[in-house]
Amino acid sequence: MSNIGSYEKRRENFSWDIAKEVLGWKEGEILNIGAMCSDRICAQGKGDKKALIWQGFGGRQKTYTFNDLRVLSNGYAGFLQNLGVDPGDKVCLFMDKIPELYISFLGVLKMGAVAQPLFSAFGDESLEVRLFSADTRVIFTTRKHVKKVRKIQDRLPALEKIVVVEGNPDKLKEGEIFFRVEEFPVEDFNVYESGPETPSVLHYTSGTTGQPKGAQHAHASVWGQALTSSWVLDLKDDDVYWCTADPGWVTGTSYGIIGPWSLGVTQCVLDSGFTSAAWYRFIQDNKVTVWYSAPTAIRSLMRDGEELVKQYDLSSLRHLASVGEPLNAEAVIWSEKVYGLPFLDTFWQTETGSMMITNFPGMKIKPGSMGKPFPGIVAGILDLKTHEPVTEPGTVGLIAFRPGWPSMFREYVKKPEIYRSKFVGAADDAQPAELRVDESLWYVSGDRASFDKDGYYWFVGRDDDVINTGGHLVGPFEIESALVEHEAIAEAAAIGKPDEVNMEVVKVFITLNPGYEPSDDLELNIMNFIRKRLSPLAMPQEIEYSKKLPKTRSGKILRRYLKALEWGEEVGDLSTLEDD
Ligand code: 6R9
Repeated sequence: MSNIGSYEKRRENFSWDIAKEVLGWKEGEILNIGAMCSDRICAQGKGDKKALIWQGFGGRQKTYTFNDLRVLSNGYAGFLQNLGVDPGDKVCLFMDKIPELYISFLGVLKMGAVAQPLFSAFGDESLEVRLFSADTRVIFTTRKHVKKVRKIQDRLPALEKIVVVEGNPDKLKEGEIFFRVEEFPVEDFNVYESGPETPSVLHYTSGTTGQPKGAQHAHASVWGQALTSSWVLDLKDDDVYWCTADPGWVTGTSYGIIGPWSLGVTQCVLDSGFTSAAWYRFIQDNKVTVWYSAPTAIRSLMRDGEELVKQYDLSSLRHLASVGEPLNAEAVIWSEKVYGLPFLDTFWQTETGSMMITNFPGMKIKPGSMGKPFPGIVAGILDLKTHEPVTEPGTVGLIAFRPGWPSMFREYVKKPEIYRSKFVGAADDAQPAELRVDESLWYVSGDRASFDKDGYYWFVGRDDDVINTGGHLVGPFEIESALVEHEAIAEAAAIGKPDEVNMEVVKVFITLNPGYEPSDDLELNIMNFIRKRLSPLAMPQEIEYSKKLPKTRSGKILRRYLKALEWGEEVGDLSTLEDD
C-alpha cells in the first residue's frame, strides 16, 4: 500500500496540517529543520538507526546513525556559535558530497544561521558572485577546495572566516581555521528558537541573463518536503533511499537531506564520478529501494544498454522518480522494461522548494506527462497574453501556482523587483511577505505546458526555449522526445535558428548511441522516422551532430547557450555550465 493511498481523496481532504502531524510538530513549538532531521528522530527511539551510508572514490565507506547526526551537527552548531556567528548569517557549504556537507548543513540550521550550499565544482568566479551577493560570513570547505576561496577572499568584505572541515590541516594559511567535528561532538545543544518563517536554506539559480538569483527558503519548507517525500517518493521506515543529486542543487537538499531525514529514513550517498556500472553496483550493494534521479542520468544509463543492467541484482528497487528536465516517454518505457519499474516524473523548481506536479504511486502513468498537481497545490495554465487561467484542455500556456504553499521561496536576495515580477497581478509596492500568501495572485514558473482532459500536465518547454516558427510556437520537448525514440540517438536539443521567412526554423543537436556514426543515410533515416511523429512545423531544418550537449551542473541541457551561439548573441550567465 502506498503512503498516499487515493490521490483523489487526498486532494479532497487536504490540509497542510497533515504534514505537521506526520512530523509530530505542534503550533507554537520550535520549528527547526536541523533538529527535526536529527534530535527528533532520536527522540522517537531511532538514534541507532542508520541515517547515512556514504561511499566515496575507491569504494571507501562510512556510516552514520541518527544519533551521530545529532551530536555531530550539534558540534558544528556549537562551533559556529563560538565563532560569533549570529542567527540569520549565511554560512556557505563548499565541498564534495562528503558526510561533512550533510551533517554541517543540519548544524548550521540548528544554530539559526542560513545554509548556502554551492557545487564544489564551481570555479572561483562562480563562487565569488554567490558569496558576494549573499554577504556570506563564513565558508565551510575542504583542503581540496580552499584554494578557490583564497583567490577571491580579498574581494569579499563580508567573508570573515574560512573553515576547513576535512583533509590535511597542514599548510593552512594564517587566519584559516581547521575544524574536525569528530573531535568535538556535543551531546546537548540549545537549538535556536526558529519558527516557520525563519530563513533556512539559500540556493542560487542561474537566470537566462544577468547574475544568478538567490532563492531564500524558510524552515516551514520541511512541511512540503516531508509530505512530498512521503506521498510521492513513498518513503517508509525500512527504505534505503538514494537521491543522486548534489546538494549544490535544490534537489540535493530538499530531497537529499531534508525530506528523507525528517521522516527518519536511511539514505545513501555516492560521491564518485558517474558510470552506469558504478551506479548499478551501488544499488546492488546497498540494496537501494527508492531511487530519485534525473533525465540526464537516465539517458546515460539508457545509452549503456540493457545488457549491463542484467549483470547486477537490482531486485531491491521498488520505486523510481525523476526531476530536473522533461522526462521523455521513451525513458519511462525503457525503465519499465529493464528495471521492471517506470521512473515517475516530478516537476518543481528551486523557487517552489518542493514537488508541485508529479506522478504518484498507484496512479495511472501516461509516459511523457509530468502528472498532476500535488494535493494542496493549486496549479493552473495561464493564457500567454491575458494571463487568465485557460479552461480548454490542450491549450498551451504558462505553468502557474497559487501562492502560499509552505516550501515556497520567500525572496530573491536583494532583488525584490525580480521577485515581484514572478507574480501575475502584483501591485508595484507589494512586499515579498504579502505576495507569498496572496491567493488572488499566481506565481508564474517560467515554463509552458498544457493539461489534458484527465487533468494530466504535459510539458512544452521553458519560456525562453520555445521556438517561434512563422508565428507558430513549438516546444523543444516534443521534438527532442521524437528524436530520442530513434535507436541511434542518445540525446537531443532543439532550438530556433534565424530564418528570413519564418523568423525561426527548428535546428537540432544530437548525440549518437555507441555504434552509430553520422552519415547522409542516417540523417535521412532520422528525418523519415520523426516525420511520422511531428507536425510539419516542428520538423528540423538542420541536424548537427555533437559529441556532447552543453549542460548545467544539475544536468539540464542549456539550449539558450546553443541558441546564442547560433544567433551570434551574448550567452549570458554561464556559471553553472558543466565544464568537465
Ligand atoms: C528541481 C529543479 C527548475 C526548472 C523548471 C523546468 C525544469 C524541472 C522538470 C522540468 C520538465 C520536469 N524542470 N523538473 N521540466 N519536467 N519534471 O529542477 O529546480 O534547478 O530550479 O530548475 O527545471 O524548466 O523550471 P531548478
